[in-house]
Amino acid sequence: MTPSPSDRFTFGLWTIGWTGTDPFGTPTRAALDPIKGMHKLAELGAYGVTFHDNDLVPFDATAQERDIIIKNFTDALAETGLKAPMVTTNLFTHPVFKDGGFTSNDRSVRRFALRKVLRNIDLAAELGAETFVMWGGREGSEYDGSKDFAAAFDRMREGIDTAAGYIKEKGYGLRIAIEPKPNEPRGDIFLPTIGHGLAFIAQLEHGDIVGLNPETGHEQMAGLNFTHGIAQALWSGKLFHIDLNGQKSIKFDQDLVFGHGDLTSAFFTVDLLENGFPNGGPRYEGPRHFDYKPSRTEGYDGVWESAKANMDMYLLLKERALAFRADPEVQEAMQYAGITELAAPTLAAGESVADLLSDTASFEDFNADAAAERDFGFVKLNQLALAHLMGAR
Ligand code: GLT
Ligand code: MN
Ligand code: MN
Repeated sequence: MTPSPSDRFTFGLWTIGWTGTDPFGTPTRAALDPIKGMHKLAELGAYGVTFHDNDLVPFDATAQERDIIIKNFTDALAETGLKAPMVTTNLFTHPVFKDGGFTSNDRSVRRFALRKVLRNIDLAAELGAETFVMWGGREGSEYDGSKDFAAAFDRMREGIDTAAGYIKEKGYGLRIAIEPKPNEPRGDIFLPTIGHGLAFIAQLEHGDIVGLNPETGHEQMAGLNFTHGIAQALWSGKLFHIDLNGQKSIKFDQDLVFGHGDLTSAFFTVDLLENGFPNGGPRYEGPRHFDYKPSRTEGYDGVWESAKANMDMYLLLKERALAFRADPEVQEAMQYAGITELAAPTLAAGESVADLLSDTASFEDFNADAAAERDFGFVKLNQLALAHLMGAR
């Protein structure tokens, strides 16, 4: 499995650059020079890098320092051939954001956060990024009594609409992607799941350029099915970007290598991304972005091994998913299961409610007991999927 830029694999600079700090321990690895990291990723066959403003430019850098750092980064993009298709803003590390950025109870913090985001949108556009991610990790609370929730949603809407309006006004080719997460670092985070995100976007003035950046582990932290979630985002035209990683059940955000958590779920995620819906429909065409943390037990060899492992897992699963769909026995099992039948509209073309009401075959003469005799063979179909996943077919 040799990854190449045409696979469109991307990595956050904060992923390979994570030094292993956690709430219980100090770093286990020395800091990584982002430029060195970029060269290594290019060597491994990645397509691009993504970053927070402060992954590159320190929070307190002067304007002059910022210009130099950005120039060096742009030069490294040119040298390595890497793209920067997604940019995001750090509104969570500095203590000023302890109660959030867009939804802090402190208005001066909200104004600062908005300025930080607008400045970063200019940079994203300058670098030719397509997606601007907004992960509101500090937007939330520990105590339900500490916030006026309606006001918080108003402020969240104000922040995102202001950013989206700015993108339009400037004519930038950017779209915003909100990243849901249920908790951590806040006790409870606003817009905790894909579903909450979709409902929120429907309330925006500039919702046409706002979609989602779902992360595998974040939905799984909430006990939800990631593939179902991204399917609904895709169906809604809102899967703008994706964070692939691994998570083992409902617990802290593990950010494991993609496929190193729930492997069966990862198989069906790749099946959806690579093969699309069985009866056709919208496809995800964006980068395959890994947002993981190389375990803090590893040195830099292990960091690069784990970066490679993400791409390997994806390519292995892609190969398995293609074989699954191409298998005639699978196609037969899918047919038997009624998967094609589900694509047929329940009402016939041009059929009215009145027509349905007068169709006695649909109700008065419908034999529910006879229809209940049908089985669907879902277990057989799933067994075929798992046999393909295990390389047994
Ligand atoms: C942070 C978080 C990720 C988000 C990043 C974007 S930052 O590491 O855990 O899930 O994607 O801000
Ligand atoms: Mn995560
Ligand atoms: Mn993420």
